[in-house]
Amino acid sequence: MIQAVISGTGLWVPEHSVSNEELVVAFNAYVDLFNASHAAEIAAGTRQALEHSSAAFIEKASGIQRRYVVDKTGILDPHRMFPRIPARADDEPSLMAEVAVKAAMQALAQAGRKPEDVDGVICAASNMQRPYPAMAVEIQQLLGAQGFGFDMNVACSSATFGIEQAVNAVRAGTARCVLVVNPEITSGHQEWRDRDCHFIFGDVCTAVLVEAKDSCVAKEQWEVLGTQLATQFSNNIRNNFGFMNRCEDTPADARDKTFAQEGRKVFKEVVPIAAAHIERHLQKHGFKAHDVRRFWLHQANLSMNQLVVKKLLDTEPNADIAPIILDEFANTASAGSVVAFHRHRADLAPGDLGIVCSFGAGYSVGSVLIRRTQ
Ligand code: CO8
Repeated sequence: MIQAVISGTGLWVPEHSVSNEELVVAFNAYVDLFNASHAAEIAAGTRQALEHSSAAFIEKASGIQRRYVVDKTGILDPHRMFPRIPARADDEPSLMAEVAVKAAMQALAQAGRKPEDVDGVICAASNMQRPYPAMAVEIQQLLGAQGFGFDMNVACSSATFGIEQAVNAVRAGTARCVLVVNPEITSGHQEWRDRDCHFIFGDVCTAVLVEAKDSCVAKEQWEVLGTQLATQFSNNIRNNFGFMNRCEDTPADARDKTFAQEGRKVFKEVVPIAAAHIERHLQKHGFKAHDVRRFWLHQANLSMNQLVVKKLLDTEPNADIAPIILDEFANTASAGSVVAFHRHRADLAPGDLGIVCSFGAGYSVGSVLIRRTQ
């Protein structure tokens, strides 16, 4: 069987950053406006008053300090509370494709590859800007890549599920160099007016290049020892936005048309699922958790990641064993574990073992077991 390696990664970061403090000022101004405009109903008990958010709560509950976003003016406008992203003409590159190309070029440069060496593009993300033509086909064209392109969505696990498809294509010989991109414009489907989740997400795009080992020219290579995917249905993270909405005659801005979750249930249910998944994956390859030099975990919640590591290693986690990037980026959906891998791997030595693992809506868990070979 042809062996697959990860030969490069890339990261595109938006230029705007929003601190918890800035976010809370805007949110609280929105709450005051809302409560003032519904004062009579609130007084009559027919509507509930909204409550203020707090920066201290956000950091304590999640570990998030700030997030990058494509546009902050719309998000911080209490009369709007979502980003301003101008529409583009059909003959202009779409936003998701544009940022994917930026991240992809970094991954290609790291791998010593040119766009024409790529013979497969997978755009794996929590949301697509449009149903068709596939984002991946536009990215393929903008890059000048060969072969095929397709989109896929498994919410926060999209990146690891995408890497498995790339690895399978290389192993099967149907492609030799597959680009997986994760343009996560989460600010477009985050509910900025809901106190329970207005702080959770940030925008970013990651790219991972997967190649056949026998022709890889990258200075740094990570052999993919195996991948493992699992899903289990849950409504605890849900978004009902979709093409059937207008047929259903439901309001376009109804609360269920943006991200919603039962955060505490997700926390409790997903931690054991993720820890058991990683343990099972390692066992399958004859390893134990203590053999792993680094865990690049999904970046949704600091305590969640600490608990997963504690369950696996039975010791207090630290940034060396499981690096955290959510303080700076917030939850970037499927890109989070790849951002952690991109930023925190240079110090590992040939022979070191690591695991990239994402978990989230679905529920879904995906893990990629890798070893640095050079
Ligand atoms: N400010 C102040 N107080 C608040 C706030 C706030 N902003 N929000 C809630 N509170 C209050 C609550 O009202 C509650 O008060 P009380 O105790 O009086 O009832 C108290 O604080 C505690 O509230 P919670 O129990 O909700 O708080 P938690 O400690 O559980 O923290 C978290 C909330 C941070 C959401 C936490 O539960 C969490 O991180 N859970 C895991 C979430 C997770 O991993 N989700 C994965 C989703 S990502 C994914 O799969 C991708 C989806 C697709 C991408 C979509 C992109 C937009």
